[in-house]
Amino acid sequence: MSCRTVILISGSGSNLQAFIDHLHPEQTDIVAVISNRADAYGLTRAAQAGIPTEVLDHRSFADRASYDRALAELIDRYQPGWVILAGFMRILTPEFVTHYQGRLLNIHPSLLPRYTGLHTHQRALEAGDSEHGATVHFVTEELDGGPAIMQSHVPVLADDTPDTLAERVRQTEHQLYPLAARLCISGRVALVDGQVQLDGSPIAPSGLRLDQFETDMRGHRND
Ligand code: NHR
Ligand code: GAR
Repeated sequence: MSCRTVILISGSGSNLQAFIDHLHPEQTDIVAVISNRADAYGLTRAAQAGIPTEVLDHRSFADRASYDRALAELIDRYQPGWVILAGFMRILTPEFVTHYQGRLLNIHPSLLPRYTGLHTHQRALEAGDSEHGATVHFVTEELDGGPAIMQSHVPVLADDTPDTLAERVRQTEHQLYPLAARLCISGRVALVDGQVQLDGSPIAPSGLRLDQFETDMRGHRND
C-alpha cells in the first residue's frame, strides 16, 4: 500500500534518510520534503532520492500564525495523507495542528512524558537516568504532549556526554520512526477519540515498545 507523505525537516535529516531507505516508495510515496532552513542537509538527501524539495523560511514571516498558514498551504498543494516531522524545530500553532489532527507525527528524543522541549539528552544525564530513548507520537497542540505510539530505549553509560547519548538514541530512531509510521500509514495504528489504537484496541499510554515489536516485524520487510 502506498500513501502520500510530506516530511518536514530543519537539519541533517538522518530520520528522513531512514524513511527514504525503508519506506519510499513502496510503503509511502514521499511527495515533498519541506525545510524552514535553506542549509538543511536533509534537502540534499531528498534531492538525491529524486524527491521534490521546498524551503519556507520562518524569518520572512511576521509571526508564527502567518508562517504556519503559508506552511499548511504549501503542504496541501501536495495533498498528503500524512505529515511527518523529522527534526523539524518550529513549534506549530493549534490551527496548524488541528488541520492535520490524527495524521501528523513527530519523533522526540526522550522517553515522553519525561523531558519535553529541548536539550533532552543533557537533562537525562543531569537527572542521573539509567535509561533514555525516543518517542514517536501524534502531534497535538500540547508541545510534545500528544499520545505516544512507540518508544525506543537505550542505556545511559557512565561516560556519556550529551553527544554520545544523542547518537545512541538517534541510531534507534532510524528503526523506530519508519516502523511506527508504517503502522499508521497502513491503518493498523490510529488516533481514536484522543487515544492510540493498534488493530482496534487501545495501547499503553507510553506507547508500544520497539524492542518488543522488532521481532514481530522481521521478515515482513521487503527491503
Ligand atoms: N508543535 C506542536 N504544536 N506540538 C508538538 O508536539 C510539536 C510541535 C512542533 C514541533 C517537535 C518538538 C520536539 O520533538 C515539535 C512538536 C521545536 C521546539 C522549539 O522550542 C520544541 C519542541 C519541538 C520542536 N522550537 C523553537 C521555537 O521557537 C525554535 C528552536 C530552534 O529554532 O532551534 O519554535 O522536540
Ligand atoms: C532527532 O534526534 C530528533 O529526535 C530530534 O532531532 C534529531 C533530528 O535528527 N528532534 C527534535 O529535537 C525535535 N525538536 P535528523 O535531522 O538527523 O533526523
